[in-house]
Amino acid sequence: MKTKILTGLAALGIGAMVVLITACPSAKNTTADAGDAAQKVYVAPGKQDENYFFASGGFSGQIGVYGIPSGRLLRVIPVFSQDPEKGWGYSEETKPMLTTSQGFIPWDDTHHLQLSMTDGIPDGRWLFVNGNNTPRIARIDLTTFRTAEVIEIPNTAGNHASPFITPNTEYTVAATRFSEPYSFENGDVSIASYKDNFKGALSFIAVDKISGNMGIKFQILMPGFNYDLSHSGKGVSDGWFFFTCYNSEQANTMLEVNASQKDKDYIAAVNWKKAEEYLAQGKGRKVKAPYMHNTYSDETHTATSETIEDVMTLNPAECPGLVYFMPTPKSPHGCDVDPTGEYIVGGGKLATVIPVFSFSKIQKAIADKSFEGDIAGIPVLNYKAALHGEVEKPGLGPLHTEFDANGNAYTSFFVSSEVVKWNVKDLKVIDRAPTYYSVGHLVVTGGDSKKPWGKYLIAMNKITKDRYLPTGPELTQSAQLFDITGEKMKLLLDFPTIGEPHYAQMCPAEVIKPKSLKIFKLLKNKHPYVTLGEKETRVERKGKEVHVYGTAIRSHFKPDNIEGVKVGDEVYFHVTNLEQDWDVPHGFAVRHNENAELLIMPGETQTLKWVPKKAGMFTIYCTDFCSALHQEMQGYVRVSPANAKVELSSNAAKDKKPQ
Ligand code: K7E
Ligand code: CUA
Repeated sequence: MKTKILTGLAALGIGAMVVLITACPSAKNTTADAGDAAQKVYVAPGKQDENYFFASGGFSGQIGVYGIPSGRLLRVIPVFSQDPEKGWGYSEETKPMLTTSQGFIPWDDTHHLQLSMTDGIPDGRWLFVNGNNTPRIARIDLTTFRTAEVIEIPNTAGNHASPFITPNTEYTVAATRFSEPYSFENGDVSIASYKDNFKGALSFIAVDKISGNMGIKFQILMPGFNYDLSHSGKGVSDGWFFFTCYNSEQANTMLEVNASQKDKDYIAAVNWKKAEEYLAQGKGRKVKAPYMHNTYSDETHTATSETIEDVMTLNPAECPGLVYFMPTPKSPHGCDVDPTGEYIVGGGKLATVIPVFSFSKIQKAIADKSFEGDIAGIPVLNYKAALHGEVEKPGLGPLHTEFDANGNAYTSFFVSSEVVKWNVKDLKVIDRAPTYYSVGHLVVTGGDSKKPWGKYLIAMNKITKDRYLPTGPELTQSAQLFDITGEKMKLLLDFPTIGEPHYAQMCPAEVIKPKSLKIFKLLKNKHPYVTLGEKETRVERKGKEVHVYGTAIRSHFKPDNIEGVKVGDEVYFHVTNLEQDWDVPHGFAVRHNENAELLIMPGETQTLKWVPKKAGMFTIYCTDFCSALHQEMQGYVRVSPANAKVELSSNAAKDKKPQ
């Protein structure tokens, strides 16, 4: 690696500063003039950012929300992992959200995000995110910035090509990265029988237009390859979906060698409108595959889980015209569709070209039966017949592509560590910018939609090395913001991210901001244990269960003295936040509880479970600095031995007072 010295700031009279960067071999200086860059990302105190940037948290299992261009971290939305900060997965109300057919699973690995769309343009209603490890899709409600729904995906291992969505949010999809025995009842087969027994499933999950609720409509039974990424068709290709796959060698060990034998793997082109016709004709087959569906209600402030027993499957061999394979060079990864829907871009991890397919040529190849053969009844299109062309010598290891509104594409290159801008029609490279270092996904504002807003591009880099102050063996993952308004890309800013972002979504603030909720209306609170005012506060015993109907308001809890709890009791604190003001949550914590705190929003009720193990005096307090007298917001719970004669009492309005 070479070292370059930039002396941009000195010329501006800011001071004789020297900026050192370590550059990749192909790197050249694309950093905007430092003063210019600073101005472009400067959001003055009291001013707000122009864009929301949602980045998956990777192995943190969460989503990071940032303001752009400043790079300010605004919120971490807990999704698949427990989050003590917000009590997510710790409160009794949220635990069902992390429940699966295999029990409570409080972690996952999130890779891809998709904003809901209307007519191919992000509409700011919902944000979908995949869970890779325990195959799930979550839907975030963008009025509350909370996870509203989680659906498990059966017959799937490594839910990676997910949760990409169709232009009017008719469907979100899932696909299995690992093929596996496609049978809930008989999965106990030898690994050596891979080629006979292992299958892939592509899942289409319908999204309700009003509620956003998801339901698996059908799965397509595919050959036992590894399904990797996807994007929906749009515009001219609306009604189709494209999935990359690798390991068409069907190797089951040492994939780095054994799955890189063939020159080409495939993109599967799926006609989902045709799938609907086949379903209507009764071509679907129900198979047993129990999975869980969890929904959170903002009325009861509680999540519920239901088990669904089976899933409808379609077999492409019995459904002509449903799926076609397009040969795609060298272990394809990214699968991206341009704003018109005409061009489908495959990114080959080991490729030296970027293949660009043409939707109209695909249609012609199908009509002409220009096939190279078939796999399990799925026709393989002739590569050249479906191809618009290849971008020559773009870089090494193309991964992902996004688009602007002017007919340009931006592709990330992991191996050569750069973003390359090229023209979609003539396939000529226009510009390249180094990234620091080894970019994975990149995102443009609205860059996978029908009408990209453009302006900004963010590269999400896997390796940080020398970009930030050292923090021990691990450095934060880094995002890099580029200005893409000109012919040349200009690097404006580095900023750290939480977890390891893979894909992200970015859209103008106005799309989301006006819908953002400020409070939950207390009078609409339908929680079974709600306490609508201090006059209703009380403590009740039901055998070993103690239920505290409590309230929080600046700056006290009611009740704040409780006696008569005994060792071995299960105590449920149902705390209602009586505030009706924006940004006044109260926290609630119990000393020595093997649990997190609660963080209760205005108008909401949340429940903390506590099983005291020893007799003694236990303290409770508010964890969120809510007022000048926040530190006074505290109380005591007396715990007596299991056989003690102390009766349950409290200083709640309806109770007998403690002696
Ligand atoms: Cu390329 Cu999981 Cu989309 Cu990471 S994936 S980079
Ligand atoms: Cu309530 Cu601090």
